[in-house]
Amino acid sequence: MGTRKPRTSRPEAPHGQPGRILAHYGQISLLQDDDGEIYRCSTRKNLPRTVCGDRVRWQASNPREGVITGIEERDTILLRPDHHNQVRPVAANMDQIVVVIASRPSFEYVMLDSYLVAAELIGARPVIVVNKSDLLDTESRDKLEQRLSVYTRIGYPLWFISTLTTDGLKNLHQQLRDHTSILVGQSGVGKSSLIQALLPDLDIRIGSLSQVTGLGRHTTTVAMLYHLPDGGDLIDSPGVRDFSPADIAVEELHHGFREFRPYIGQCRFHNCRHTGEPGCAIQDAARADTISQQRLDNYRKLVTSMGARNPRRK
Ligand SMILES: Nc1nc2c(ncn2[C@@H]2O[C@H](COP(=O)(O)OP(=O)(O)OP(=O)(O)O)[C@@H](O)[C@H]2O)c(=O)[nH]1
Ligand SMILES: [Mg+2]
Ligand SMILES: [Zn+2]
Repeated sequence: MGTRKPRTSRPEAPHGQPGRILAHYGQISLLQDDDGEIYRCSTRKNLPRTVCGDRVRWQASNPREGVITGIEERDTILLRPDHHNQVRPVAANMDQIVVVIASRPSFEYVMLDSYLVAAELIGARPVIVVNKSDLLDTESRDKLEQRLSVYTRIGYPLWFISTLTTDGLKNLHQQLRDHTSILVGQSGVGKSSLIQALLPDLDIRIGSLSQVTGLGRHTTTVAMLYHLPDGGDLIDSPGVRDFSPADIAVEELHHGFREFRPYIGQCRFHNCRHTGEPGCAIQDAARADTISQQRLDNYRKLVTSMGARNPRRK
């Protein structure tokens, strides 16, 4: 007990052996090697901090402990501004961003759009999940489906699910298979419950919905990567009260609204921000109902909030 056989079958590369970061806490990273073993690792001083989902090189030091010696280039990284308006990485290397919303707590469409923009601009596929469908009667479900149809029309996968009744889980599971996906969204919408439902062996602490505020208790504190039983990874992330895309220039924002793209460059002014300028092709498209006025309004809200904010990198 407590001893590890020296690795003879797989000699270490000059910069160490490959590993995956499952979670990052303060100075410590939880790392998994190719055999599925988990190690507590520190990171060499000259390196940036690791983030959940990172592919790294590392060297074992003590049993169950090691040192990260290199971080491989990230395919994607999701950033968000923290409370001090500094840019923080949430997770890396996911190819799908699953925005979880629920009938309770109620959600803001502008926040949903913010996540979709972030996904579009980092090159991950956005997926929308409406959890707690068990709380919706037929009429309110119809209403919500109607309101969300703008997203299916522009090609976003949308799933109604209930982690409680398992309704809709099979379809979602199919969507997640063989991808690395991250669950994002407000606190209390049921992200951790969804992980639990898809990986029933896991024991994750699930917060109880506060009757008083209608908001979920803040349970998840760091992003954590899980392996799906039939292929693919799923990252749970801490809930937020608010999300705005970080590290994005206002001039870039319109590219994050995928249905705007055919009109970009068609406005009278080459630097049109689509915020009421004359001859705006996007405004015209909204008037003609080819794009949704609500999405354009949310785009404008984001332009305004970005003007008021200038996050610094941490
Ligand atoms: N009615 C109903 N309640 C649900 C469902 N899924 C989750 N809940 C409840 O919603 C509350 C919040 O669930 P969590 O899974 O902790 O939510 P979370 O999104 O992980 O929250 P944070 O970790 O704070 O971001 C818990 O009380 C769950 O029991 C569902 O499908 N139906
Ligand atoms: Mg959680
Ligand atoms: Zn314009």
